[in-house]
Amino acid sequence: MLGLDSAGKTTVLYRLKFNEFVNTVPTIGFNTEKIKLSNGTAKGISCHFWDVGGQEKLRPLWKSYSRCTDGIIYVVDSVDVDRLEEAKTELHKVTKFAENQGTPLLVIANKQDLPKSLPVADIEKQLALHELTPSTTYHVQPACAIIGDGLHEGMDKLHEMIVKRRKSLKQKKKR
Ligand code: G3D
Ligand code: MG
Repeated sequence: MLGLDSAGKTTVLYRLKFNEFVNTVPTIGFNTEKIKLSNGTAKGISCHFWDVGGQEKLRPLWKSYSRCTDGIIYVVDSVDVDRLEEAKTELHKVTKFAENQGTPLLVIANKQDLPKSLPVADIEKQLALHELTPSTTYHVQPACAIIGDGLHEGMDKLHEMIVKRRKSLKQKKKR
């Protein structure tokens, strides 16, 4: 789980883990949790999450934490319009790493509860998701991590994309 500092990554992590709001402090390094999803079509699936700090000085870590994962969750603050360009640059960097080719991407357009939040269509456009490498399948999910809105829908989509990719990799191996 990646994204600029203060996007809401740690709030997402603990919302999914405890099904309640947990007050966060800025993440220095990372948080990691094994979480059994409790809702939606991915209910019962166990996931191992890595929530990596998003401050500029920590971003070089993103490469090591995202390589060889089943999926990347990229959390965006839908109100922090001034830093959307920066969020875009960092996201595109991550998806270009050789080890991340084809890794499904869930973009969480977080903080949709706030009155000035940008709608998902605008976020999709500003992050230039259509310009990502063609092998990257993605889904953009509006969410509010504080109350948990949208998180299970997002995880269902990510789970679907992961299963689809595994199937196609298996079929390729058989050929
Ligand atoms: P990070 O882990 O990406 O750095 P955090 O981000 O999870 O620490 O969250 C940063 C701040 O955003 C926190 O507020 C948190 O409560 C808030 N936040 C997270 N998700 C949402 C949301 O969906 N809506 C709103 N309104 N706020 C959210 P503080 O005040 O502790 O800095
Ligand atoms: Mg954090």
